Amino acid sequence: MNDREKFLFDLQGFLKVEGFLSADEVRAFNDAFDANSESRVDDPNHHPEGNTYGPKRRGMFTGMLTWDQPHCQPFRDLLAHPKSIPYLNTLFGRGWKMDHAPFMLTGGRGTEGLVIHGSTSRHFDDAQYYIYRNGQMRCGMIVCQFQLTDVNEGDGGLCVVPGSHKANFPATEQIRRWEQDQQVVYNVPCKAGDLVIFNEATLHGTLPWTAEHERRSLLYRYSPRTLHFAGGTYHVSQPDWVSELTEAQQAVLEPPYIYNRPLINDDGSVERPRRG
Ligand SMILES: O=C(O)CCC(=O)C(=O)O
Repeated sequence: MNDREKFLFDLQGFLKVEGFLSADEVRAFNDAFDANSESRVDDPNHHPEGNTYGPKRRGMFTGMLTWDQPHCQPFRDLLAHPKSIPYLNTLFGRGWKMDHAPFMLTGGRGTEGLVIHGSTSRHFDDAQYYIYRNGQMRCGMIVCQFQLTDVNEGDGGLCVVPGSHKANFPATEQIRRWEQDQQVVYNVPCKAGDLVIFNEATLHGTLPWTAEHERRSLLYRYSPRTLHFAGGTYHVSQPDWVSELTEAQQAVLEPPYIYNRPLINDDGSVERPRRG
């Protein structure tokens, strides 16, 4: 993570990394979703309040890590991608782990949004926080959102309130419902292959999708080695198929603990210190 990226993430609570995925990687993800289109469900996270309303339900895909080969492979490779490791090591320290299982958000024109949410800094939330101390940034849960189709200005989809990870007062209901002060809400424009990394403490949500083409946003959520945000997907022991993964990919699926935890170095190698 270079000096520019550190400045921007600290300032804004999010960072766009252009061209993170290659064209071949984007194609492999899109092919996998096309081949598994019957897996699409309505997103159960259904809170399209105020101006985030849209007439169509937001679609979602989950379970990609266990899809048949070859379509599970790009999702497995993304667990500890060589380009994402240095970002996550910088923002968490080594030992970070997957939080919720990955999912993809989708929908065409008229797809509903999601009310703006996020913990900010108005109180200390020990699962969703941002701290800078002694030259280091440290975060609670972080979302890596990989765009698999373009997001042009005004298309909708992911929005953030830049800087709100440091906000001391709650956003008003009108702001959260995108009914007032819309200028503080940024709909991050991206090309297919771009990555947006944001802190769960940063206010964020979804604006209704207005483009003709389909939204396809793939979300990987990570937490520091000490915590797990989401219930329901927590494994105390590793799933059977974990033996098919690399050492680094397996390390990412470990439950939260410190002592003897495998740590992924920036170069992708895994170190096994005898203590935390
Ligand atoms: O649509 C988005 O990218 C935001 C998703 C989100 O905030 C959520 O699913 O909790």
